[in-house]
Amino acid sequence: MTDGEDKNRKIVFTGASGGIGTMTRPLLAKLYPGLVLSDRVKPRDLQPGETFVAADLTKPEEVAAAVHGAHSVIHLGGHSVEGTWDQILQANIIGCYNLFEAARQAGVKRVIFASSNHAIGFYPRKRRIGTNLTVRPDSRYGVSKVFGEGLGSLYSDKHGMAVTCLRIGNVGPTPLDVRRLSIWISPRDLVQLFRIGLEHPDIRYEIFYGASDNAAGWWDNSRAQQLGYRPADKSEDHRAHAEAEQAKIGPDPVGDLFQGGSFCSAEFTNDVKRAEP
Ligand code: 15L
Repeated sequence: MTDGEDKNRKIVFTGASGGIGTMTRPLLAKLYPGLVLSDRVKPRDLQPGETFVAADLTKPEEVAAAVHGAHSVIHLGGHSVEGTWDQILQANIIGCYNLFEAARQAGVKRVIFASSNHAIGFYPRKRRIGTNLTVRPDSRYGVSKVFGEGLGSLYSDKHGMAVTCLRIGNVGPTPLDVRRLSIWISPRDLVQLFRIGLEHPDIRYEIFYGASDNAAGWWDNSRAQQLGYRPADKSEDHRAHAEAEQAKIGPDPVGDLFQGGSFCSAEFTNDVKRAEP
């Protein structure tokens, strides 16, 4: 998988204190000793030997200091659910721009951008989709992820950055409900995708789905597989747990039709028949 780049290259990991950061950091640390962690607040469980650089994504000078001298960036930082327009604008639009621009100025070669299933959340659950079709964001948050994918494409075409966008489903030890049986990814499978983005020689601009080997999945992830992705985990192993959790939640007549679930039903004023095709 490796492209023979310097193994001592500096890799910066934004959003290191968040949920996904906390779950994947220990696995990444084994693969990439010397990983530089960044976030607004220091991870509570910072290990001896781990480096941390505080940075607020809305402050270009702090982002520039965080990525200084980096070869690659894994960009997980930002607002990770739906929010007010101002929250999304600051953290995910301005913040994402600041990150790509600071990376360009620092000569960063590779960026992995944490996109989300909410970039395509309005596709109905009955459709299987790949990555070569129109986006259908389900929230302001989803639109911000489309923006990040667009920035990645721009910086790849215009500046030669190798950019990998991961449309992440839901990361955790187990799928949380029936919808997550289709979109779940284990931390170790996500790290496998990070690794492809950091190392594969053929990456120019890629969009992969961040999903494990889910029999109930909605996404064609063949490009990731072509570049070596071999998910180790399957959501079916956790079906009983997911169904038991689902029973506690109850139906969502709009959200249950669409891949994005409750992100679709929130603030929904359309007629489902118009939204669903
Ligand atoms: C996401 O993009 C969010 O970051 C995460 O918190 C979950 O809501 C996930 O999507 C999901 O769709 O389950």
